[in-house]
Amino acid sequence: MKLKLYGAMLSPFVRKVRMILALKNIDYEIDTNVSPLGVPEGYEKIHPLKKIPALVIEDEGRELALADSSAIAAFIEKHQPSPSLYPADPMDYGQALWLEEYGDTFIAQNCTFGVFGNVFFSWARGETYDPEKVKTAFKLMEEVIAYIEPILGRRDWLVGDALSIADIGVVTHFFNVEHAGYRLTEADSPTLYGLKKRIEEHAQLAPLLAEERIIIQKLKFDCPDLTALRP
Ligand SMILES: N[C@@H](CCC(=O)N[C@@H](CS)C(=O)NCC(=O)O)C(=O)O
Repeated sequence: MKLKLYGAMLSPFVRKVRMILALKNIDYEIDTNVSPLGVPEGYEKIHPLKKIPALVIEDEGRELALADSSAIAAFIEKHQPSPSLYPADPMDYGQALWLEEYGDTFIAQNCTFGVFGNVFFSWARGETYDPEKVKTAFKLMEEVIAYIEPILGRRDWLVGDALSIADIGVVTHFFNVEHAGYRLTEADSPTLYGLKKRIEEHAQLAPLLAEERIIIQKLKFDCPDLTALRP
Protein backbone atom coordinates (compact mmCIF):
# COMPACT_ATOMS: atom_id res chain seq x y z
CA MET A 1 0.00 0.00 0.00
CA LYS A 2 1.34 3.46 -0.97
CA LEU A 3 0.41 6.52 1.05
CA LYS A 4 0.86 10.12 -0.04
CA LEU A 5 0.10 12.86 2.46
CA TYR A 6 -0.65 16.40 1.32
CA GLY A 7 -0.06 19.42 3.52
CA ALA A 8 2.46 21.84 4.97
CA MET A 9 4.18 20.45 8.05
CA LEU A 10 3.32 23.38 10.33
CA SER A 11 -0.41 22.65 10.14
CA PRO A 12 -1.72 21.18 13.43
CA PHE A 13 -3.80 18.67 11.46
CA VAL A 14 -0.89 17.59 9.26
CA ARG A 15 1.20 17.21 12.44
CA LYS A 16 -1.59 15.08 13.94
CA VAL A 17 -1.45 12.68 10.97
CA ARG A 18 2.36 12.67 10.84
CA MET A 19 2.49 11.84 14.56
CA ILE A 20 0.13 8.90 14.05
CA LEU A 21 2.19 7.63 11.09
CA ALA A 22 5.40 8.01 13.12
CA LEU A 23 4.00 6.16 16.13
CA LYS A 24 2.92 3.31 13.89
CA ASN A 25 6.19 3.45 11.95
CA ILE A 26 4.41 3.71 8.59
CA ASP A 27 6.25 4.97 5.50
CA TYR A 28 4.65 7.65 3.37
CA GLU A 29 5.42 10.31 0.84
CA ILE A 30 4.56 13.92 1.64
CA ASP A 31 3.76 16.86 -0.63
CA THR A 32 4.22 19.97 1.51
CA ASN A 33 3.38 22.28 -1.34
CA VAL A 34 -0.24 22.58 -0.21
CA SER A 35 -1.11 25.10 2.49
CA PRO A 36 -3.74 27.64 3.52
CA LEU A 37 -1.67 30.13 1.50
CA GLY A 38 -2.31 28.24 -1.73
CA VAL A 39 -3.15 24.87 -3.21
CA PRO A 40 -2.06 23.48 -6.59
CA GLU A 41 -4.54 23.31 -9.45
CA GLY A 42 -6.71 20.23 -9.30
CA TYR A 43 -6.25 19.79 -5.52
CA GLU A 44 -10.05 19.88 -5.12
CA LYS A 45 -10.10 16.39 -6.67
CA ILE A 46 -8.14 15.24 -3.62
CA HIS A 47 -9.81 17.45 -1.00
CA PRO A 48 -13.13 19.00 -2.12
CA LEU A 49 -12.81 21.74 0.53
CA LYS A 50 -9.19 22.45 -0.52
CA LYS A 51 -7.99 22.05 3.07
CA ILE A 52 -5.07 20.15 4.52
CA PRO A 53 -4.36 17.38 5.25
CA ALA A 54 -5.45 14.90 2.60
CA LEU A 55 -4.16 11.39 2.10
CA VAL A 56 -4.08 9.49 -1.18
CA ILE A 57 -3.98 5.73 -0.75
CA GLU A 58 -3.00 3.36 -3.56
CA ASP A 59 -3.47 -0.33 -3.08
CA GLU A 60 -3.47 -3.03 -5.74
CA GLY A 61 -4.95 -0.84 -8.46
CA ARG A 62 -7.43 0.89 -6.11
CA GLU A 63 -7.02 4.55 -5.25
CA LEU A 64 -8.74 6.55 -2.53
CA ALA A 65 -8.37 10.23 -1.69
CA LEU A 66 -9.23 10.85 1.96
CA ALA A 67 -9.88 14.32 3.36
CA ASP A 68 -9.91 15.38 7.02
CA SER A 69 -7.40 14.40 9.68
CA SER A 70 -9.97 12.40 11.70
CA ALA A 71 -10.99 10.24 8.72
CA ILE A 72 -7.30 9.76 7.89
CA ALA A 73 -6.50 8.85 11.51
CA ALA A 74 -9.32 6.28 11.65
CA PHE A 75 -8.19 4.79 8.32
CA ILE A 76 -4.59 4.45 9.53
CA GLU A 77 -5.76 2.73 12.72
CA LYS A 78 -7.72 0.14 10.67
CA HIS A 79 -4.84 -0.27 8.23
CA GLN A 80 -2.34 -0.84 11.03
CA PRO A 81 -3.97 -1.42 14.41
CA SER A 82 -0.72 -1.62 16.37
CA PRO A 83 0.15 0.29 18.46
CA SER A 84 -3.49 1.23 18.92
CA LEU A 85 -4.25 4.91 19.37
CA TYR A 86 -7.94 4.30 20.14
CA PRO A 87 -8.85 2.91 23.59
CA ALA A 88 -10.57 -0.49 23.67
CA ASP A 89 -13.00 0.40 26.47
CA PRO A 90 -16.17 1.87 24.88
CA MET A 91 -16.42 4.81 27.28
CA ASP A 92 -12.73 5.65 26.90
CA TYR A 93 -13.12 5.28 23.14
CA GLY A 94 -16.04 7.75 23.12
CA GLN A 95 -14.10 10.18 25.29
CA ALA A 96 -11.02 9.93 23.02
CA LEU A 97 -13.12 10.66 19.92
CA TRP A 98 -14.73 13.63 21.63
CA LEU A 99 -11.42 15.10 22.78
CA GLU A 100 -10.01 14.70 19.27
CA GLU A 101 -13.05 16.58 17.97
CA TYR A 102 -12.69 19.26 20.68
CA GLY A 103 -9.12 19.79 19.47
CA ASP A 104 -10.12 19.85 15.80
CA THR A 105 -12.83 22.45 16.42
CA PHE A 106 -12.78 24.61 19.58
CA ILE A 107 -9.04 24.52 20.25
CA ALA A 108 -8.19 24.89 16.54
CA GLN A 109 -10.54 27.83 15.97
CA ASN A 110 -9.56 29.67 19.11
CA CYS A 111 -5.98 28.83 19.97
CA THR A 112 -4.42 27.88 16.63
CA PHE A 113 -6.25 30.21 14.30
CA GLY A 114 -6.33 33.10 16.82
CA VAL A 115 -2.63 32.86 17.65
CA PHE A 116 -0.70 30.98 14.95
CA GLY A 117 -3.13 31.79 12.11
CA ASN A 118 -3.13 35.45 13.02
CA VAL A 119 0.58 35.89 13.76
CA PHE A 120 2.20 33.54 11.22
CA PHE A 121 -0.05 34.22 8.24
CA SER A 122 0.05 37.98 8.85
CA TRP A 123 3.84 37.70 8.72
CA ALA A 124 3.67 35.55 5.57
CA ARG A 125 1.51 38.20 3.90
CA GLY A 126 3.81 41.01 5.01
CA GLU A 127 1.16 42.35 7.38
CA THR A 128 1.12 43.03 11.13
CA TYR A 129 -0.81 40.64 13.38
CA ASP A 130 -3.74 41.79 15.46
CA PRO A 131 -2.77 41.70 19.19
CA GLU A 132 -6.45 41.90 20.22
CA LYS A 133 -7.10 38.61 18.42
CA VAL A 134 -4.17 37.05 20.26
CA LYS A 135 -5.53 38.32 23.60
CA THR A 136 -8.96 36.84 22.84
CA ALA A 137 -7.37 33.56 21.84
CA PHE A 138 -5.38 33.47 25.09
CA LYS A 139 -8.60 34.03 27.10
CA LEU A 140 -10.17 31.11 25.29
CA MET A 141 -7.03 29.07 25.91
CA GLU A 142 -7.81 29.50 29.63
CA GLU A 143 -11.18 27.86 28.95
CA VAL A 144 -9.44 24.98 27.22
CA ILE A 145 -7.05 24.53 30.13
CA ALA A 146 -9.94 24.66 32.63
CA TYR A 147 -11.78 21.97 30.67
CA ILE A 148 -8.81 19.70 30.03
CA GLU A 149 -7.14 19.81 33.46
CA PRO A 150 -9.78 17.84 35.41
CA ILE A 151 -10.02 15.26 32.61
CA LEU A 152 -6.28 14.71 32.71
CA GLY A 153 -6.12 14.85 36.50
CA ARG A 154 -2.87 13.39 37.76
CA ARG A 155 -2.64 10.80 34.97
CA ASP A 156 -0.04 10.77 32.20
CA TRP A 157 -2.53 10.62 29.33
CA LEU A 158 -5.97 12.09 28.71
CA VAL A 159 -7.79 8.78 28.30
CA GLY A 160 -6.91 5.43 29.86
CA ASP A 161 -3.28 4.70 30.57
CA ALA A 162 -1.67 5.12 27.14
CA LEU A 163 -1.03 7.80 24.57
CA SER A 164 -4.11 8.04 22.33
CA ILE A 165 -5.66 10.07 19.55
CA ALA A 166 -7.06 12.34 22.31
CA ASP A 167 -3.58 13.46 23.44
CA ILE A 168 -2.39 14.04 19.88
CA GLY A 169 -5.59 15.83 18.81
CA VAL A 170 -5.47 18.22 21.77
CA VAL A 171 -1.75 18.86 22.19
CA THR A 172 -0.94 19.41 18.49
CA HIS A 173 -2.50 22.90 18.77
CA PHE A 174 -0.16 23.96 21.56
CA PHE A 175 2.81 23.41 19.24
CA ASN A 176 1.28 25.97 16.87
CA VAL A 177 0.80 28.44 19.70
CA GLU A 178 4.47 27.87 20.51
CA HIS A 179 5.61 28.32 16.91
CA ALA A 180 3.77 31.65 16.91
CA GLY A 181 5.50 32.98 20.03
CA TYR A 182 4.04 31.53 23.22
CA ARG A 183 5.38 28.41 24.90
CA LEU A 184 2.98 26.92 27.45
CA THR A 185 4.51 27.11 30.93
CA GLU A 186 4.14 25.03 34.04
CA ALA A 187 2.45 28.05 35.64
CA ASP A 188 -0.26 28.00 32.91
CA SER A 189 -1.09 24.42 33.77
CA PRO A 190 1.29 21.94 35.38
CA THR A 191 -0.66 18.95 34.07
CA LEU A 192 -1.14 20.10 30.47
CA TYR A 193 2.47 21.29 30.43
CA GLY A 194 3.48 17.79 31.54
CA LEU A 195 1.38 16.16 28.82
CA LYS A 196 2.86 18.42 26.14
CA LYS A 197 6.35 17.63 27.41
CA ARG A 198 5.71 13.88 27.26
CA ILE A 199 4.68 14.24 23.62
CA GLU A 200 7.49 16.65 22.82
CA GLU A 201 10.09 14.26 24.25
CA HIS A 202 8.57 11.06 22.86
CA ALA A 203 11.30 9.23 20.91
CA GLN A 204 9.16 8.88 17.77
CA LEU A 205 7.61 12.35 17.92
CA ALA A 206 10.53 14.58 18.91
CA PRO A 207 12.12 14.35 15.41
CA LEU A 208 8.94 15.72 13.80
CA LEU A 209 8.98 18.76 16.04
CA ALA A 210 12.69 19.27 15.40
CA GLU A 211 11.95 19.21 11.67
CA GLU A 212 9.25 21.86 12.14
CA ARG A 213 11.63 24.12 14.07
CA ILE A 214 14.10 23.89 11.20
CA ILE A 215 11.34 24.89 8.76
CA ILE A 216 10.54 27.95 10.90
CA GLN A 217 14.24 28.89 10.99
CA LYS A 218 14.62 28.43 7.25
CA LEU A 219 11.58 30.60 6.61
CA LYS A 220 13.28 33.24 8.79
CA PHE A 221 9.96 33.70 10.56
CA ASP A 222 10.32 36.65 12.87
CA CYS A 223 8.68 34.99 15.88
CA PRO A 224 7.32 37.57 18.35
CA ASP A 225 7.24 37.11 22.11
CA LEU A 226 3.52 37.03 22.91
CA THR A 227 3.96 36.68 26.69
CA ALA A 228 2.84 40.25 27.39
CA LEU A 229 -0.51 39.53 25.72
CA ARG A 230 -1.36 36.75 28.17
CA PRO A 231 -4.15 37.75 30.58
N1 LIG B 1 -11.25 19.35 10.32
C1 LIG B 1 -10.19 19.45 9.34
C2 LIG B 1 -9.56 20.83 9.44
C3 LIG B 1 -8.55 21.08 8.33
C4 LIG B 1 -8.14 22.54 8.29
O1 LIG B 1 -8.91 23.44 8.70
N2 LIG B 1 -6.95 22.79 7.78
C5 LIG B 1 -6.49 24.14 7.60
C6 LIG B 1 -4.98 24.27 7.78
S1 LIG B 1 -4.47 24.03 9.43
C7 LIG B 1 -6.76 24.57 6.17
O2 LIG B 1 -6.52 23.83 5.26
N3 LIG B 1 -7.26 25.79 5.99
C8 LIG B 1 -7.48 26.35 4.70
C9 LIG B 1 -8.89 26.71 4.47
O3 LIG B 1 -9.71 26.64 5.42
O4 LIG B 1 -9.20 27.08 3.34
C10 LIG B 1 -9.18 18.33 9.60
O5 LIG B 1 -9.14 17.82 10.72
O6 LIG B 1 -8.48 17.95 8.66
